Amino acid sequence: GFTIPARYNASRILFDNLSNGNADRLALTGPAGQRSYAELCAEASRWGNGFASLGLTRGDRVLLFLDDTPAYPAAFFGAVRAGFVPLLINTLTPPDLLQFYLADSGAKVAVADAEFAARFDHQACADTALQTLIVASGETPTTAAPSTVTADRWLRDFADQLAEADTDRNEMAFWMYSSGSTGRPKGIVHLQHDMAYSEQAFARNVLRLKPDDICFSVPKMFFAYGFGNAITFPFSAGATTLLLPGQPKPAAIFDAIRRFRPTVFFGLPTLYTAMTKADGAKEADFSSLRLSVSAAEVLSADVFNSWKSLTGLEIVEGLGSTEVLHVYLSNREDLKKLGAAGLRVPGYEIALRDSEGREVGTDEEGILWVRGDSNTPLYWNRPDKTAETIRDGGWIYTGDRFVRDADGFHFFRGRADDLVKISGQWVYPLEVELCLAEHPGIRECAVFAHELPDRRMSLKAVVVTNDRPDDEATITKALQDYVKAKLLPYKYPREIVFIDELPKTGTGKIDRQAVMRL
Ligand code: 3SK
Repeated sequence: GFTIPARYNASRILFDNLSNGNADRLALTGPAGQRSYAELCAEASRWGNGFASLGLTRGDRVLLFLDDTPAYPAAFFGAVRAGFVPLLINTLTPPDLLQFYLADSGAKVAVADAEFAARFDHQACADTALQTLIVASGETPTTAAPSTVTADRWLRDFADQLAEADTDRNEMAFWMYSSGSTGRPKGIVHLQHDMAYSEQAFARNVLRLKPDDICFSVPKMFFAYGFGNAITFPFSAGATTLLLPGQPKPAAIFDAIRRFRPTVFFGLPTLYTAMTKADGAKEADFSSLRLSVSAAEVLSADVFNSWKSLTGLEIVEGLGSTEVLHVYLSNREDLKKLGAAGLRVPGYEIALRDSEGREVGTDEEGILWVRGDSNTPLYWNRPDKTAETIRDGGWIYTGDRFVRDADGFHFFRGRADDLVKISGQWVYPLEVELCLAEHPGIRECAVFAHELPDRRMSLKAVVVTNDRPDDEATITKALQDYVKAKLLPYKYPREIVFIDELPKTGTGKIDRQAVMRL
């Protein structure tokens, strides 16, 4: 157990910096501006006071639809300090999914950057409790929210000090949503003490941040991985976070590293691959970095070696989940094995169990279960899914198959079900298949995950179209765009193969084994 008091509010992660000598240190930097801890706390206080002025009561939800700019931590910590519950939402979310998030959470207030405000249209706001949309930057576009205000003007009316709500350490603090197979994602609820717990477990043991560190997480703050990297860990250490809004293209990342000189870099294999292959990689200046971290996908030897020859740094790989909040298995700078997700992170119990629930032995395969005090206690309004995933006194069933070697390193062997991670995010191939099957030009199709030579997973679709396509490249693009518009954009099949008929089993079902060999 770590030291987190019984009465505890997660905003202390930011606000403790006012009393421990860090008030004038830089909390955040980047192309969207910089803030000292004193400035960021003042801004967060204005947000918290502003939310309270809208009549919210303790535990009410506030939906955040924001890119990585200074407004994100300010609105997040303001809401938490005032006793409200922010929802961290992916800014690629299409309107029907946004409607689901608003309706499921009952959020009365949302905060969005100007470029995303138009997403709060009639479709997204229908049958929801949304009353006010606060536009965090830029001018106020037309939206369907009953009231829309511009943060710059609105915040001026509120005090820049805010006493913290007297919350219990086990009170709800914030949510994130998981993706689901049936278009119904689950609201993953985290408690006031969870951020501090993951910091004491992972960051203190693996990252070992000092106040002069500058953390740069390319994965955005609305992902659990980015949230810990960019908010929880640097602010807990009185360090600085570098925020880069916009699309994380290699050129923009190289430029940010050159200008703002981060010391700790957080990426994932897909990103490391793109960076090592990008124009300008050889000329980029990585001399400020002392540590490179990867999670969310299996890291191959190729990616590890290419990054090492480019930067001189050995990537430290870990594995976490949104349910646990952050990383629970990790290599260490001075103790690592290539191909391993790593060692148990102190603070988490890890069990590899067979289908009967018995623990397996060294070098034997089992399903990974994890228990620690940052585990989510529940999926919002989903007792069925909660009971499936959280069992036996707080253990989380991950559905990942692993072996553990005699040194305690864990090696991923695949999924127990068909859920796969593409570019670090979960996808059910079946969901993509059902989506493609609805396209008027498709007669039949099968979608499955396959492993690329560098061990990353990718989605492949095999399709039969109503009319034989004469221009496959154009049809491929149209089908990919169709999936992107219907589902979250990262779920599109990277490869589409056209054939005349799908192979069938004796009973007439699609022969998936045969399709996968095509
Ligand atoms: O995917 C991961 O490995 C991960 C790591 C940290 C936090 C959240 C996630 C999903």
